[in-house]
Amino acid sequence: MNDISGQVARAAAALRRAKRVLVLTGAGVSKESGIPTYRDALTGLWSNYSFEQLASPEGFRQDPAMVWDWYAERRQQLRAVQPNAGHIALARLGQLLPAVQVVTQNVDDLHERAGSTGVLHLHGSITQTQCFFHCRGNPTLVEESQYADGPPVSPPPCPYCGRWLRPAVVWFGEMLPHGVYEQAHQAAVDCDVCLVAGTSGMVFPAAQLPLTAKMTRAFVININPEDEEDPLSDVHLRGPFGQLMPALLDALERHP
Ligand code: BV8
Repeated sequence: MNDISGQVARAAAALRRAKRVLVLTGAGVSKESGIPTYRDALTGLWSNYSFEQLASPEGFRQDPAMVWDWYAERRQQLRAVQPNAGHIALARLGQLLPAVQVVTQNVDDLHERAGSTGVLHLHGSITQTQCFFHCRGNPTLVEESQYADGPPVSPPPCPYCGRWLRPAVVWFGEMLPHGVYEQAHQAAVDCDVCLVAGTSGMVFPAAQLPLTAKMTRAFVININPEDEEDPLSDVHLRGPFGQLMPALLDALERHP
């Protein structure tokens, strides 16, 4: 059995025994759908900016039109792509095993469009829009129909207070949505297997979750093509999510 299939078999055996599974995903799982990862993303118009500059309240205040347009372009990109085989296999895993909690750092909706349910979005969603000033409570969510026919300005005015709208994502320096991290943390404490996929683990508190799972004796599986040392993982499947997640599911289904 070559190494990768041996590793897939070990990971499948751990999943088979698991009562509770936590899955933490990052931008790498959407790459094969055509969505660039954050490390690749800043190309074109935005290549002169750092991600942290753009994805922050300060960056928005400094140039609201530019930040709004960056998100509008990403939203357009998302509408043009589909979930990949990895998203679909992960959704199938959620049907196959008793308790799979998907927690994502991604602001796209590809897990949901692939069929995953109950997904926890640590950093919000690019598909939603809110008032920058929370004029009707935090968050003041606004439907696209409420501003799409308004003046073609970036950012559009909030239909309630007339001030800036912004994407309903969590920016650097902002708190995560109330209760979401607490649920994700509890899932990390409770899980027997923590499957980490497509993340560089650079952003906190999201990156704390696999560490918490490890400290509470979970078996950690990492799906990521990067070669770096990976002392945290019990199995590191080095390759693309779109290939290895279906391989993992296939191994599980062949020997339930
Ligand atoms: C917080 C939404 C409490 C927006 C994102 C100073 C002041 C305040 C806070 C901090 C501070 N210093 C540090 C912090 C904490 C800060 C932080 O972690 N900073 C980092 C830069 C060190 N965190 C925060 O601010 C968080 N809030 O701490 O609140 C607080 C509040 C105030 C004051 C103090 C504390 C909020 C952070 C949320 C930021 N928003 N997204 C948007 O998307 O536009 S973060 C964004 O970047 C993503 O959501 C994700 O989290 C991160 C990118 O990481 P990845 O998803 O892993 O993507 P990346 O490109 O890095 O890596 C891709 C991986 O995929 C690679 O490993 C690659 O090898 C792999 N890959 C490639 N191809 C494939 C693949 N894998 C599988 N298959 C493939 N085919």
